[in-house]
Amino acid sequence: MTEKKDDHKDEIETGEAEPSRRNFFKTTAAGLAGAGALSMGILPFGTATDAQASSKSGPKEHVGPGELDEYYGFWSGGQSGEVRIIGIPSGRELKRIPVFNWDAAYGWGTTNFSKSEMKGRISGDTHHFHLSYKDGTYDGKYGFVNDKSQARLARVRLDMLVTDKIIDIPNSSGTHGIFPSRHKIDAVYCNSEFRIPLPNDGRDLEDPTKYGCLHSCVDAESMEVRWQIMVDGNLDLCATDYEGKYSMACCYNSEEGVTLPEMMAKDRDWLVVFNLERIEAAIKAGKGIKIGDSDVPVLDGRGDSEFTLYIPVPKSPHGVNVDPTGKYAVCSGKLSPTVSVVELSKVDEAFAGKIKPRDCVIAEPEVGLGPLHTAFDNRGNAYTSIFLDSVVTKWNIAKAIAGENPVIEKVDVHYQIGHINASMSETKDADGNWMIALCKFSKDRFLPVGPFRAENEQLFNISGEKMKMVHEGAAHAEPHDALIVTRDLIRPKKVWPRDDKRFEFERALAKKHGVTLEAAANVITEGNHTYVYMVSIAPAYSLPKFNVPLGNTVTVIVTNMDGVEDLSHGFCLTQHDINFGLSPKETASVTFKADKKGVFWYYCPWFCHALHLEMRGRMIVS
Ligand code: CUK
Ligand code: CUA
Repeated sequence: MTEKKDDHKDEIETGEAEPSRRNFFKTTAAGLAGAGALSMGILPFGTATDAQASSKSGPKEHVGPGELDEYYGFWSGGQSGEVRIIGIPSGRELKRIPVFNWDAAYGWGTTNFSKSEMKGRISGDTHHFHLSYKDGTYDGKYGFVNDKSQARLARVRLDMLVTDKIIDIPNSSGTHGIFPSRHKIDAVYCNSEFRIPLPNDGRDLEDPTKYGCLHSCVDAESMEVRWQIMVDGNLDLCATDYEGKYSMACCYNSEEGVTLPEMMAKDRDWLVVFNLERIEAAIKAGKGIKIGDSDVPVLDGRGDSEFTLYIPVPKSPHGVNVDPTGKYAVCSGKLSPTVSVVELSKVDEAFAGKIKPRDCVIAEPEVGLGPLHTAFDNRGNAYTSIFLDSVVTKWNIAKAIAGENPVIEKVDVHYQIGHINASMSETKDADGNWMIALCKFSKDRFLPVGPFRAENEQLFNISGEKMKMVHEGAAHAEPHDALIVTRDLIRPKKVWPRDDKRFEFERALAKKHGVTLEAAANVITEGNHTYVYMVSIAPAYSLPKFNVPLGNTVTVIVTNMDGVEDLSHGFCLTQHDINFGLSPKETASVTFKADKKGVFWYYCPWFCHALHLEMRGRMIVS
């Protein structure tokens, strides 16, 4: 680890050679009255002390003031609709990335860019966040996250750690498990969990035997849905192999029931494995059909289809996780105390008809009541979250295959754990340092805060013989799933490149009006639409005032021309429900109706300067 200690200290290339924000304050603000108070809230930006970082007894557990974490944690935020970035092992919440949710700090859901992605919707349910891969490990380019509530998939850019694309998955309800290809940036596979009429246009309303579920393939670069395939049962969690041959999904409700007793009737459901080569070939050959309004080709993967392999596993399986060697997929029983170990090389034989699907299961150890998800270390061990027992079970894969009792240790978690993950667990570079337990109930662990209680996340050092809890933290609803990623793989920029594609809309508009975004102070009225261009440079906007005729549509385009790291401004227009942030060298715009006569101040909502409070102007509507 020592050689990595400086990886975030050096300046990351931004095309700028400007001073850090601290130096900015020292040099430009020092002369201002009261400037000393500005140092509040600005923490020293140090690096981890190397002596601790490379201790032989495992990873460094304590991160002191001014020290940096060794890992980025990426948390899906559940019903909050967001993604969070947590420093590991400190547990510091570093940022919330709004994805499907409206957010005032960054103006997500207010700016024209975010509105065009959100399309009028302001809620979501993010369960699974995964990063893009190259050769079995993270490449630092994208993150992908599902919205279970409105059947969407979103992409986060890791260079800026912002949402850049949201798409709807057609003919789907409850988009739940997702997983990207692990061999290269290629596809993201998405499971729909709820069976619906296909198409869901009013037909087959009361005939659940005609409902269906789809597994969808989304192109990771274009974010277009390439194909879909219909399956038996309900799809739940998703995984891919390391070679690009298979995607797979746990599949419960093989009964295809709509009530709870109907869905739980059978002792076995399936792990369904998708043969990507055969599917792609059939799509290429034009064998897909269209459903409803969607142009996406759909194949039939039900029954004895050549595209799918239904491997029987007990009972209502939930999580499916592929181990870091790429050899095994582990399915959790949920309603069975077992996990099923599927040997992926046998899947080839089963697709070839040489063995029965069930013969792919090579071990089925008992791990506890209500197994949900499994993480891995780099020593051949698996860690399964056990919901009903409120424990994590550590077990050895080789022992399970050999038919021995594989359980090494069980550790209590508080309480009712859902997801579990370990550092780099879903890559070939699993390092066996950290494990996070994301608990659904905190009960007595924290001060009560009303009937809705805090959620609880617990961090364990798993590098030694025993799992050791080192941190427990209350979390806002709901820390759903998490990734723990070594920090050298994530290299966010500190300043926007001015030619970024995110500003395409504003740039095209400015070009049409003959305006330079970077030096703008223009008000242009075309009929009943007024365009207002300005820049922000601490502590002022380039326009202290603009006039608008009552009833006009107004587009305000602001460019933050401060290129100093961490020097954000924003634009908050009083009485108009408009507020967004502007990070260094960012452009954003908002469009609204000037439907009230009067004087309306706009001001900068991000503390930027000794004269931050003075950073404002007037919109005059007459
Ligand atoms: S699912 Cu919730 S505990 Cu949505 Cu990842 Cu397993
Ligand atoms: Cu600009 Cu505060």
